[in-house]
Amino acid sequence: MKGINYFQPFSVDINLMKGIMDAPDNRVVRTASSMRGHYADESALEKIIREQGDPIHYEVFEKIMPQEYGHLCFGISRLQPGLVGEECFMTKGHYHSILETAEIYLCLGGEGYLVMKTQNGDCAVEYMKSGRLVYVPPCWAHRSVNTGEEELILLFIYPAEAGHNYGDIEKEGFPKRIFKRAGKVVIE
Ligand code: PAN
Ligand code: ZN
Repeated sequence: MKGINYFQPFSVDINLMKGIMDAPDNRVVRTASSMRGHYADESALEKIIREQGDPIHYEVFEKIMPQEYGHLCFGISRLQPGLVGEECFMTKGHYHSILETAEIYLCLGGEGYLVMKTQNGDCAVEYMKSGRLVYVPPCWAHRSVNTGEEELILLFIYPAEAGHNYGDIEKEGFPKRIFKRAGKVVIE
């Protein structure tokens, strides 16, 4: 159609086993020190940073898309297995800046949970394992948690205009945390 500025179709290759996207436009690396303020046991996190040289906690591989209505953002997150004290490794979590935007997560490898929260305090927890898809409805903050022994690899897709709001959930916190005690997953 005349007058439309057509965006060029493209493809990306994803190594599903390793959770790596070929030629991403952006690779976000979150190390343990970037997780200060998120775990219940702060001194256990400091010990990891001190003794393990601030190891990688999780990475996000993404294509940079125009941040406008109609486009989709997508990428891969790869969350390491491990514990901070008894609490399972997790991502920071966020609301979308445009709150009324949803997201789809498809688990490609590993196992864990998606923890979600609304501004009125409702909390939901969905189990993830390879082949399982979780729908995050509009207005729910979301965080992924690795409860397995392997890397948790997730494909995510969300509206490109959504944006990320980390500040509000950082102040509020998620109502539920996920621990591993004597090898058992405990959600409380
Ligand atoms: C994901 C997340 C990714 C990393 O792409 O951004 O899993 O988690 P944090 O952003 O909470 O550090 C997503 O939900 N995008 O909207
Ligand atoms: Zn999101």
